[in-house]
Amino acid sequence: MEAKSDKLATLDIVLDGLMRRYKERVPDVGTILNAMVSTGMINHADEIENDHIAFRTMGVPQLGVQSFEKIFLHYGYEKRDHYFFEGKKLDAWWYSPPRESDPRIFVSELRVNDLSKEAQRIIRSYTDEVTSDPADSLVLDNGLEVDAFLHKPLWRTPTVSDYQALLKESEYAAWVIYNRYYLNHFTISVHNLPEGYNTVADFNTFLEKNGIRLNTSGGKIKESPDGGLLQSSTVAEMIDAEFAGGEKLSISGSYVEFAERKVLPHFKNIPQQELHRRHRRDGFEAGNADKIFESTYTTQTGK
Ligand code: OOG
Ligand code: NI
Repeated sequence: MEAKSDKLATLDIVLDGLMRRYKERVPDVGTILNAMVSTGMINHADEIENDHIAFRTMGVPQLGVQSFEKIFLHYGYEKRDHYFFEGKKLDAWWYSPPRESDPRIFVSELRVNDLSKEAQRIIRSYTDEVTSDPADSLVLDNGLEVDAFLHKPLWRTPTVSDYQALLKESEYAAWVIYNRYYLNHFTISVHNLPEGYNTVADFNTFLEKNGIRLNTSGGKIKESPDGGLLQSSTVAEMIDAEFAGGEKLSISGSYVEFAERKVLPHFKNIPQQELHRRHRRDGFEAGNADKIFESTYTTQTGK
């Protein structure tokens, strides 16, 4: 029992570190949380249910999902479904958390071998600096060490020309070469919010009233074919990135997502106050995800 609670305490340190830096990088987070408090939707930002968090990785042998997942599997996350995004050349998996109060995790990986020879050469010139799987030498029970790892450069600072060359072929590749394991987004669960805000449609209206720009790829609301999972997301905020040699460029950072999970048909008669996560549509949806990835793409950020 003790070993288990130690792991969960470490997980708390890691999750807190991710959220703290993410809030600093993405001012929309504070804008949204403050607006939720001032409309009386919640009393305090801590009350928000974090549906899931997401990370992006480079699919090379010593990195990628096989390396990244070791961290969260150690804390009790379980690997679930796989998703494939042919056009974007990505694979992804989701992980269910050890506690109902923890976020799910969505981790994607660029299929580097599917890119052009030139893009592969650029990517490997960076990732080859990592000669062995860094997760293998991490002390996973040391939360502060893992927190530092998730926010430290894995490879040298990219050049603007490499970044721009990657951007032409894979916006995802360009994002990862600069942003690495920074939290890509966290996700506000809307279904337990008060009436008037507890659907993605209503929440989007609230967001737009507060000046938040939404991803319009495939429409502002992405809905799974079974109707159980509805999602929307902001357009990523731009960051003033410093590249090799001190060159500066404004590039896509991270964004915020919103999710509404409907009660499964089987549990329709359970009273509202007795509903738990297990009674609602779980997992992800490839068709929704495909469009949500574009929250950091120039087709959205440049609108
Ligand atoms: C992830 C996009 C997919 C979801 O919830 O389906 C996603 C990303 O942009 O890295 O977040
Ligand atoms: Ni997401």
